[in-house]
Amino acid sequence: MTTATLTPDATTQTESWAPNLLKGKVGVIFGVAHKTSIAWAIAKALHGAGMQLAFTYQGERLEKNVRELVEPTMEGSLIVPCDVTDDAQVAAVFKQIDDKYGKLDTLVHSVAFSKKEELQGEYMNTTREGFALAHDISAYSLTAMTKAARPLFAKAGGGNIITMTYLGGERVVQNYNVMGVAKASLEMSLRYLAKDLGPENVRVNGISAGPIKTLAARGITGFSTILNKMEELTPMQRNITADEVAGTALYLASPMSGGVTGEVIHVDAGFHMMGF
Ligand code: 1JT
Repeated sequence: MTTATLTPDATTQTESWAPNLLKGKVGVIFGVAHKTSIAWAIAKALHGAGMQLAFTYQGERLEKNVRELVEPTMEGSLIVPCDVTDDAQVAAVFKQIDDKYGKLDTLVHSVAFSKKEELQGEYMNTTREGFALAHDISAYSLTAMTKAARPLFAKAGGGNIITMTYLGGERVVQNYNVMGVAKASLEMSLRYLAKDLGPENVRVNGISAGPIKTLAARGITGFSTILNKMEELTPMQRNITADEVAGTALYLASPMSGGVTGEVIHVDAGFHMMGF
């Protein structure tokens, strides 16, 4: 018997998982900030499957990051600014996608924010302003994007939406606090949206990822401790990778998941199903 490896196969290239699976399809990715972003891992997998992509970035500082990632490897991709709290900017993104591609098949929502000080200590210390901001950026944005994308999905004859969530949206996880409340709202939003858009052949699903050391997570006090704990507590005795999340995204964006909507798939090395 061979010995199981505790790390995923480092030679796996998500870019070549299914070279023609999504040929002729068009997708938009919200949430690339850095090479470690889950959104970037998803972009590579979708692009590798033949999908043409549009990217949004939040602010000038991140524009540079996104351009440096996208331009050398995904020539011809649309790159547009978007502050997701501004309906006019959200509308402008889809106007540009319409002008360039004339349709949309896949929307990836990988956007969240809360003040750093609200991701520690007691949930009760959440401010009214911090609560509203976290919900606006992390939860409402999915609904805003879906509204604006609807006519473009119609032009494609249907489509799919993928959003990112975390276990802290279904169970109390120390420190996740207001983000957990916002993720609960996001997960329920995804189900109502799936109901609304089902008749139009648009599927809406979520991926509940285990902790990953992304740029956003790096700012969190004690994040390394969380990663170490997961190695002990998950059935697979390890953390997950962004590429593993991307694999599930590829499935959700493809006809292989044709009957799946309103679903949240856990990509967390099995952690969510464990008891004490
Ligand atoms: C945000 C951040 C949303 C980090 C996030 C997030 N969703 C998951 N993570 C990672 C995480 C964070 C904590 C945690 C477990 C996972 C940072 C920027 C704002 C949005 O605690 C157990 C705190």
